[in-house]
Amino acid sequence: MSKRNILVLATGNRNKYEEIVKIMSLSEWDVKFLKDFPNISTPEETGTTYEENALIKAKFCSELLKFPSLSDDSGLEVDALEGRPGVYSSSYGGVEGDSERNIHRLLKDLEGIPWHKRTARFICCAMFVLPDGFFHCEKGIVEGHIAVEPYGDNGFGYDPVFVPLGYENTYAELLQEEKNKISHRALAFQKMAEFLKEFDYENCSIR
Ligand code: ITT
Repeated sequence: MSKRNILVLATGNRNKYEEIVKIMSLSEWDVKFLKDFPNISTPEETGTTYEENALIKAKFCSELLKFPSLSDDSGLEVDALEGRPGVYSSSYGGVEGDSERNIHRLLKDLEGIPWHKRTARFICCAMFVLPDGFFHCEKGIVEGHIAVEPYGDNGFGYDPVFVPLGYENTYAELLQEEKNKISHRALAFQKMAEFLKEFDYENCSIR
């Protein structure tokens, strides 16, 4: 396999990695997980938007490893909380990446708020970056509601409390394949897969 066929997913989150690989079915790429490279972690996310943070992660990775890179920055925006936790979703409960705490705080903040006011959306920004600095972004948004308590064991993060619009179940109650068809990540990375199909790696342009 030649060097340019390697694509590194610039995420430290294995759940995201597994979802993205399944969504994209990247047959012509040798997809690597950042954790396959020893001693490399994701950089600090100092941006204030999903796009900025996604670019920071993918750029860091492609510059360092000299491979094309993909990243995902995502978050949950709750209307009753004026859009919080948003880009700070992974540390909302006070401890980075602690989903139980994040959910606990979210449900506490929404205590007493009726269903029709528990509207929220999951947003995903998918970013593709080449070592020369070229980048391309695709976005996916799924509207929904925040459940009153957690339901389901599948998925990760806020999945047990997010009910996508048109469904009666949380993301965590859906089968993995179902979530990977309709999620914010699915929408963003399906579009990215289409983009990459048309991408001319040799000349770095759309065919
Ligand atoms: P990387 O930055 O290493 O990719 P991360 O988990 O820190 O991994 P983000 O900075 O994008 O990712 O944080 C997004 C957070 O939003 C994530 O930690 C989850 O808590 C939540 N989240 C994103 N997508 C989700 C999904 O599909 N289901 C549930 N929660 C999700």
